[in-house]
Amino acid sequence: MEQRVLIIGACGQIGTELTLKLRDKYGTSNVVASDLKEGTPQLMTSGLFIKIDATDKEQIRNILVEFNITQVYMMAAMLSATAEKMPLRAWDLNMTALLTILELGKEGLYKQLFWPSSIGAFGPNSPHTNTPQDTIMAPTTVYGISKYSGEMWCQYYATQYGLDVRTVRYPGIVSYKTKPGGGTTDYAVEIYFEALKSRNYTCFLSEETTLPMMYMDDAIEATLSLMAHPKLQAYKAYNISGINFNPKEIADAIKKQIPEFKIEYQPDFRQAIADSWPQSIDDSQAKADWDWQPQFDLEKMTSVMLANCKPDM
Ligand code: AKB
Repeated sequence: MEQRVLIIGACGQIGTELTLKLRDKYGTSNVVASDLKEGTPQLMTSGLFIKIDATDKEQIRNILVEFNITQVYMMAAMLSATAEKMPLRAWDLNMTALLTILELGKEGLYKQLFWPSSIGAFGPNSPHTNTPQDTIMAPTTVYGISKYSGEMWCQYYATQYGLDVRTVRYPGIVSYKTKPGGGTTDYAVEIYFEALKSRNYTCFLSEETTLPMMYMDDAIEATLSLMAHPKLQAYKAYNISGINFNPKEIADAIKKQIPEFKIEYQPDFRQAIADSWPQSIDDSQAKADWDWQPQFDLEKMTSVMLANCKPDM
């Protein structure tokens, strides 16, 4: 089927690479990128961009109708660390953006929606290692509460209105084209830029804080293959797992290529967020339902990051 795609939140860390990949896949004229702020030069010059507010229902409705959109990726959200600083704004943005696009889907204005959840949807009482697909959630961060509630809203629209909504629980995503902003896992991107720039990094998490992470290419592949999968039995926010590591392990991987690299640890408020999240998650259900398989390990990701990060970005 020919798709006409709208990405809302196209200029963020994941949105940028998703947009570029979707333009390759479906053709530039079939992909509309949108965000509140402009993105990287590559994103802005490689296709159509419309400035929008992810909570403005009428503006989004007009775009869906004008471009005859079939598929929407709702990527606009406030991440975990920023959300703890402005809880009500985070709740408002994260939930209004989702409910706006769900309502427009209920009206039949597009056919398929991707909405990302996160490992942040788990909480301190979830099993910490190999966290199952279906288990106790009870997130304790504002971001996590919005992600877990979002999963339940997606399920509601899927079962009550037959909307085709698809979701993965992203781990921390590592990439070099666009830096993440406001997340707890951002250290795993900053560390590469700083290793190249100053050979030094002060980490805001302690050295033994293991979290589930993933290289961007695997995250994009997971997203596109889930969206392309013909039929899923029921809505599910799928666990997807890539590489589990802590700051010491990533620093050691960098030292293999930059022996003079030094890391210090000064945990701040983000430590408590990280401590409430899993250290590894079980993605056997995703693997069984839609043949998902990650390609990057820590060594391969480190080589790609050190070869491509532009230290002045
Ligand atoms: C964050 O750190 O807030 C995000 C996430 C894990 O969802 N990267």
